[in-house]
Amino acid sequence: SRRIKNISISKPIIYGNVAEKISESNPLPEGAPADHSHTWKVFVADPLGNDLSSYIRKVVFKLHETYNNPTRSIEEPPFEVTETGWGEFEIAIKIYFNNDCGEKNITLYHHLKLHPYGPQLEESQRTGKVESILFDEIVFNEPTERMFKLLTSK
Ligand code: SLL
Repeated sequence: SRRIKNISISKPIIYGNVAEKISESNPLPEGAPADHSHTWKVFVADPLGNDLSSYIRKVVFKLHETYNNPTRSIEEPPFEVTETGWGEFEIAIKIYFNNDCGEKNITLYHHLKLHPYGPQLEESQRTGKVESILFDEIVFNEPTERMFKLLTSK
């Protein structure tokens, strides 16, 4: 469909990870390797909890090669991957927009955080939890009429 000139629409997103140390209250899931020290979840979401699937059709998370099937394709919300592990690494997060909307996919990079330091350290030692979450805005310049509708519905 045609593009609408001189307009740009930005959509807020948050992306990143939460993690928790293995402990009595957060036991290692069945089948996970014994050397894994944390459970973690990497995700892309709307900061206000709205449904991103109005304009996002899938999110592909590329994990470290030490994982089975490291390319995890998530085709409906919630756009997230839950795993266990012992180490930090960079996750490529590829976001695909709805078909026929004229937008190329984009890739974000997230450094998986398991180990707290600095201002997070004290609270993290108490709770066993750590997180690294960023806010961003995806800007759509001169969107197609179709994409404009998807971006402005609700
Ligand atoms: C690196 N940071 O870049 C290190 C390695 C790998 C993390 C991080 C578990 C994998 C598995 C895991 O935590 N891998 O056992 O499935 O080389």
